[in-house]
Amino acid sequence: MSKRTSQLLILGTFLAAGLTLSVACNTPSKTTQAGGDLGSRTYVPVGEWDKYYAFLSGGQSGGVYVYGLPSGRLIRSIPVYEPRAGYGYANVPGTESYERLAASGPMWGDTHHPILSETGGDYDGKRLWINDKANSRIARVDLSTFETKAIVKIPNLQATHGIAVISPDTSYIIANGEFRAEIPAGSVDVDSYSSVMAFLDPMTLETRFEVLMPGNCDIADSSKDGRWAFTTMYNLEGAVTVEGMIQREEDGIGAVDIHAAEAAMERGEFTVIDGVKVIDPSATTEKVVYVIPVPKNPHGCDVTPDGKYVMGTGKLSPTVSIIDISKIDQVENLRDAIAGQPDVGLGPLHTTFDGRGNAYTSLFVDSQIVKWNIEKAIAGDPTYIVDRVDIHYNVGHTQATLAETMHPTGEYLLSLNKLSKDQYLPVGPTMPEAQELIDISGHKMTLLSSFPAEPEPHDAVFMLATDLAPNVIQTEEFAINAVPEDGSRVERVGPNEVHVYMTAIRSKYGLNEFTVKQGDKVTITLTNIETIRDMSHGFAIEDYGINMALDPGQTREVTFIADKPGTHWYYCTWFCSALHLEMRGRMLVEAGG
Ligand code: RUQ
Ligand code: CUA
Ligand code: CA
Repeated sequence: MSKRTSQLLILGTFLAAGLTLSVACNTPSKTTQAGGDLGSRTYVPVGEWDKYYAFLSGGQSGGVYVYGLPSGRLIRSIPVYEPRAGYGYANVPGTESYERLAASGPMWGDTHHPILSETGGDYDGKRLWINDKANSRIARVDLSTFETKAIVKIPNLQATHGIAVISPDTSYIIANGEFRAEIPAGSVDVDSYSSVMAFLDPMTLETRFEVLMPGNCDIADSSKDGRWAFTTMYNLEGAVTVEGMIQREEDGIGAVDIHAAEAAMERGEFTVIDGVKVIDPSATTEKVVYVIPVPKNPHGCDVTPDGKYVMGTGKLSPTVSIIDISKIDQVENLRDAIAGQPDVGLGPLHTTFDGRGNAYTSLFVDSQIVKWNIEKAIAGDPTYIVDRVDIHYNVGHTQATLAETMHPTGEYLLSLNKLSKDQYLPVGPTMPEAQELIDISGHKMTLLSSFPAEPEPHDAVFMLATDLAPNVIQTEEFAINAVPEDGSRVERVGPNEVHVYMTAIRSKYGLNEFTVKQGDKVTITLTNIETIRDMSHGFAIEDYGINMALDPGQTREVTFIADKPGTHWYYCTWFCSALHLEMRGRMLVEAGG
């Protein structure tokens, strides 16, 4: 057995066992950082804003968490695939957000990778997309309101995992189907299995085309010139069992030539499957897919800010493979596109950048972030490792500020740790995930602080507050169906159908009461006619399972059957004023119908 193979086997065991290695105890950790004045480096005085927005995915919580950095303050969460009564999001049948989510699939999701819209290779502060691995969906969030605006299920694809914006101008969103499955859907024939990379319209999320991929697709990124879409592949074996997926010593980084794929589309080299144009790369005139061989089951796929290299991060190999993007379509043997393959440590998962020529790789097994110099590693200079910092514990993703853009700020790095174990007050057998903030502005890294998160952030992206805060709207524009100040009324629109129009403003609804008959189909259109930021109102009806939340200026609608006779108070669910408790009225449902 070669040294490398035995190393890999040990690694495999480590990856499985790494989670159970450390002690669980109910005493504080011994890992406290040397104090100094670290506190002041993350302290944000009352009334001042953080320098960065941080968008963390929510895993099986189905949404996105928005934190401020460096403080680590949770500012809000954005519900995407899960109902959230607090924001009146998808929690009541008959409301727009509910109907949109329900039409796309189940009322929960598994979000891993938030990505941000770009113009000219930098964040433009307009939109965010987030995957749902469990139900093969993707969603778009509008950053002017921090609200989910579109959700679609992607055809022919199982387990939307890696997603990426095609730089520099968001020409597509790509979505990787991680699980190989039959195409078209509906059979159990393993021979018809394939993985898929889908190219989506960024706004409508409609699939413009798909490319069948050898092996499977995992994590995604793009080159900075719009030419290449990249993915890691850990199952070139095409296996359906763990044992099978680690058979070979090599897997790959897949590179899809977007221009060649578009040309194939124009030549009609596609098959329509489930309404989508699907390219089989073995049947195109021009080469569309390149697979660069890299060691065993790679995971992270990250393009350097200068667009020169794509890094495949080892997982079962202690290395990062540095691929020279300019060589992919130039070399005879794709191994010659690999510029370097430095050893970085055990269980490397993801790599991020500071824009000063350094890479930072998360080491799941070693529980470390390792900083290394890219050009030194390529040159074979043995001093390429710059620094290592211990994290707590078992880091998955790591992301440095603006590292996905062409202009990283190289200021902070977040270590998104899978386990916190002894780091926080015990709250039961399951502990929160630990996010650790590291200052990377100097030669050495400094671990600054740690904050817990609800289950369970996978990845994060950051935006400078100065790039986003000005784009956030203060109040909603009154919509076409907005109820004007004097427009509150009840209209019977059919023998069993009533439409109620109402306004809300501190501290009164436009109607103190309205009467319907038992069995009526009732539609309530409600407008919050406030014109200043943060004056939200809510609208809940007792025993009817209804709650809506309305931003200032916003109109929302709900339709339901008034099946329970009697008096049902409706009331405001946002504490809006001193008379908030009095902000209520009665729905009177006359028995019998
Ligand atoms: S994966 S720990 Cu879903 Cu982002 Cu790498
Ligand atoms: Cu309106 Cu409380
Ligand atoms: Ca493999």
